[in-house]
Amino acid sequence: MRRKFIAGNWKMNGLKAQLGEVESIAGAASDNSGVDVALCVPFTLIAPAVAAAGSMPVGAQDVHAAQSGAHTGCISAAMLTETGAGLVIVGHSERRADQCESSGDAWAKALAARGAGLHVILCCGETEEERDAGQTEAVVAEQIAAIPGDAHGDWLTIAYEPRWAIGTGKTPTEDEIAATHGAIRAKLGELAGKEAADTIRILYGGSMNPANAAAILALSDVDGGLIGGASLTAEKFVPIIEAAA
Ligand code: 3PY
Repeated sequence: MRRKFIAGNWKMNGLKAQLGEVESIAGAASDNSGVDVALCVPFTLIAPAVAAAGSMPVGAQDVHAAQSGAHTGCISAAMLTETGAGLVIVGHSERRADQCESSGDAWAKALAARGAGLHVILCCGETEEERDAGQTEAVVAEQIAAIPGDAHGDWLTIAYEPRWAIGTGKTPTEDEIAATHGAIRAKLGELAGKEAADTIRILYGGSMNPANAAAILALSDVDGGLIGGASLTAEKFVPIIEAAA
């Protein structure tokens, strides 16, 4: 039985003034102990957020694939663990679009993070054109194709985030979400076997909010959510945590 997992992605938002939100969200996480909750914040906020979050894991939104070296402005997995991060998002569609990251780049980052003991949330998702062309499952399958045979839910989570649903308020139909999550689960089984397919959680992301969370979280093969804007305040994020509990 997979526990539900609700992760917040603060993107490029959050100064120390927002640490009160981290504390309130962590309070709700401990009140709803049947659900796993984490917050992925900007690099600069990881250490103070860890101090404010108690036992709730705090993570990053990117990591470099190399362990160290001449990579100006980048962060290694060891640096993240040293700040207290417990997880990292890789392959988010905003990084694929803004930083031209490929599925290969995302996977190299995932392996570096795994090597440093970080839990990895690997994102995948199609564009609106790809969806309209009926290519959703093929695109997502390519984005997760590098998953190795020893993949396991202990260190890997998948987040399915249709790119056209991010920050737009649009979401796929419930049937579409369930079908894509089912296809991802089947692909996990093909790539890494039954144990991987049974243990790796598949989160839905893209305009999940307090109004639609309960319905999406009830769908088969939806094991939680990766939440953008609605994770920035306890007022909006806590009802999503409660919907998963
Ligand atoms: C969103 O819901 O906006 C996200 O991109 C979460 O990662």
